[in-house]
Amino acid sequence: MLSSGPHFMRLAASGCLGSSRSIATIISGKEMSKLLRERLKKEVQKMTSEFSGFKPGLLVLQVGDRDDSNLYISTKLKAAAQIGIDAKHVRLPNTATQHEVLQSIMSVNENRSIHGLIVQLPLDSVNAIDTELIINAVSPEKDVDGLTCINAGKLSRGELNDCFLPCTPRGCMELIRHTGVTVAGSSAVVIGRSKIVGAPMHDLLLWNHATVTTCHSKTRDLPEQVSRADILVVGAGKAEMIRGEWLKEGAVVIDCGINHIPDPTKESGKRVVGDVHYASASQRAGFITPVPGGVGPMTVAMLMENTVQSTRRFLKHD
Ligand code: NAP
Ligand code: L37
Repeated sequence: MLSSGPHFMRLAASGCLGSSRSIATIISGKEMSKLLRERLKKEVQKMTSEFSGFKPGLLVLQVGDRDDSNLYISTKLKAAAQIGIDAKHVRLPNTATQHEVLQSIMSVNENRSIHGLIVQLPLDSVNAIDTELIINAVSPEKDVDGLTCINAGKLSRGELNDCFLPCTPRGCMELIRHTGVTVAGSSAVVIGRSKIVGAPMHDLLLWNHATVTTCHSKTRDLPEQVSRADILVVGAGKAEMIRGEWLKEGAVVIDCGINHIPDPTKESGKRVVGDVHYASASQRAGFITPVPGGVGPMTVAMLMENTVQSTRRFLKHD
């Protein structure tokens, strides 16, 4: 675990001094991810000098041209370059057929200099493409997003040391560990059950021995479920949906949401908020992640971690 440092900040108590309410400690994913990337850089430097010029290889496959995907991919490529990972970006046009996407994946699967392959989701295509089929075409040994049925199945059965963990939940777990709060025996609530965030987060908390409740759009009384959580992870895609008043006092609140809302005071006319109403939640939570600067940067760092992990395995078996 990382020792407490600049990535822990007490929220400024201006206007709240003397209040009996707790003020959350901010967990900075931005700072934590910086430390992780520095550690990975050192490890990659060692690999490169030991195996004369060898570099871990990552390929990001994109279909189409979504603005959000473009932004996330450029962040991933920058992080990789800084660490010494040889990252390539392949963008297929939105007219690409399912067959063409599958062919690209097959050729990367066979390319020995690429240790990690991710297909940036969602696919942006004019054709009917089966996302599940595409994801499962990725070789499980190179599936650094941890989204193939093989890796997801292993995670759901608790085989945590024999699979790739999806980047966002893995990042959330690191953030939770960093608080020092004990996961085993705790009551954890996950909002959302998607394959990329909610479902693997549930599994990861469960196999770290929390008692887990997963909520979704049909959950009847969300405030009631949220109020039971010692640890709350939210990935619903609904701006500021979780209100501070719902929280158990002192809870760990991890906000995966990335939502753009109108803000006339900003030059762009909009700003990014999470799925948690930060102002009210930070009055009750014990620990909270900000948006931006929380889970997002950890997702990127975990992709780098998974790529280095994959490279280590390939070197071992070569
Ligand atoms: P998704 O595929 O749309 O899934 C959303 C989940 O939330 C679904 O399971 C849905 O339930 C549930 N949900 C929606 N409205 C709800 C409500 N009112 N009450 C309770 N549950 C509700 O989204 P996703 O891909 O998991 O992403 C979720 C959020 O995380 C988005 O804001 C996304 O941008 C963000 N994200 C962030 C990162 C990062 O690195 N920070 C990475 C990935 C995603 P049903 O299953 O019943 O439909
Ligand atoms: N690995 N991640 C992987 N595979 C995918 O298929 N879709 C997807 C995925 N998601 C993803 O890349 N998400 C993501 C989300 C946010 C950031 C990075 C990746 C990020 O860097 N967020 C910043 C900036 C947010 C903003 O201004 O929009 C943050 O601080 O949260």
